[in-house]
Amino acid sequence: MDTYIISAIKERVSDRLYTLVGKCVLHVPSKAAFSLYDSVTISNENEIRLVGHSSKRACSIAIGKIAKVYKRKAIENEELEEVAKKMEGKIERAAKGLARAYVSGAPISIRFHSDGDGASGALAVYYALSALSKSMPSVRWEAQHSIAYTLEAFYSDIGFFSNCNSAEKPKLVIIDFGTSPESNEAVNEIRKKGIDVIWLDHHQIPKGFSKGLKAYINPLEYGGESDFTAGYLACIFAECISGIKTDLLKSASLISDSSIYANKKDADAAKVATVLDFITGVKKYTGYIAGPLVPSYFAKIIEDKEKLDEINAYANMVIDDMVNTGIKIAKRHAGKDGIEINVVDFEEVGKKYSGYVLPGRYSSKLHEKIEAMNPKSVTVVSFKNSISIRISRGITKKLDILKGIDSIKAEHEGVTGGGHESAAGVLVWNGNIKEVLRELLAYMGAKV
Ligand SMILES: [Mn+2]
Repeated sequence: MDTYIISAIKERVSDRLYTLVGKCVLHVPSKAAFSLYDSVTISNENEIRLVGHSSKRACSIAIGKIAKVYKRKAIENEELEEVAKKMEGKIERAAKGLARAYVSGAPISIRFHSDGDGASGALAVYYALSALSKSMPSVRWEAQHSIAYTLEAFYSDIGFFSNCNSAEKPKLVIIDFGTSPESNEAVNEIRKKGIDVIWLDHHQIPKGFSKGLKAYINPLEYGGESDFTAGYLACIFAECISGIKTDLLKSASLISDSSIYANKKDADAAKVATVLDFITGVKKYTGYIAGPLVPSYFAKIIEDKEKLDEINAYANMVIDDMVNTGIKIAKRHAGKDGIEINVVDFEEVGKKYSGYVLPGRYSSKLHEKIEAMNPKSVTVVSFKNSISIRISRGITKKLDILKGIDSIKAEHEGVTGGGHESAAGVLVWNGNIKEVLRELLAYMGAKV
């Protein structure tokens, strides 16, 4: 009879859930009290029978037999490969840590940005963990709409971690969000309490942000750009966990975040990108959303060809209609050096389809179309207190939008914002959005 070692004990309302490691991983509920590292067998009635007491070391070896870690595979694109090469030690160590925690039954909280990039990364990690062991009662998935990892989220994670006693330490995994000063309080608590966090992101890093976080991985710290995308990074990470292939999701994440490395001709990946973006961004199309925003549901949809095509067609119809309306109603201004500036009030295009597409994503889609007509274009979308700006890559040398935003921030109290040289955003908290917009346009050389 096969023997197993108890590697985790989760307290539940009326019983305990034991994780057993041996020739495979088992999750067995029982009302009886066993201890960590007890050596046990399973009866035909799925009951745990005590054999003796094993050791922490033997348990660690059993975990290691299932949580084998795979070497990173080389990437064809040289620029991506160069950055990935520099991160690979860290990625492989983090993958090993997560695989071991997962196999042991330790609590794992995985938080990912609720968009196509974040969702494709989370989905890759989901597939990787499933390949190690199908059922995952110790993993909690949370789609995040905010840009920050908040104190509230932190305390919720601590609570989730606290009702389980496990051979490996609990893990917090953050994908594609949270790198921002708004996360500082929670990050300080992570450092203070010594929480194990694996953080895969590609957003601009505030000074000192990653200090003391062993598995904070961001291509920007390795000579890379945001175009690497967090989803792509999470796919590499996932491949190291269990050797799965994630080519489709890699490509989808690059397309979804409009990366310069995106292969726009990859129609299958474009479909996945659009659909993941749709189901994570939509709010009111309950007819299309029949499940929670977790990877098992994403997997169900993208593996159902009919459903995938149906949502893809609908999402594209909405995008096309909104983009065409935007082009029709855009106010056009001539800026400096022959630049064309297109300004759209999102209220005008969005009222028909509340929820999808969100304004930031919409400005990227609208800009794609405008740019195809004029490669020296700027697209500005305003919505309530926010202004979203997209700038064609060919003119970012002439138009330093981040400098413009900084000077407006310096002049106005209650204005925040930033971003990249080709995609930036401004938030106006003092009610003067019209004035801020006028100053932004004047900075670009428009006569307003
Ligand atoms: Mn992203």
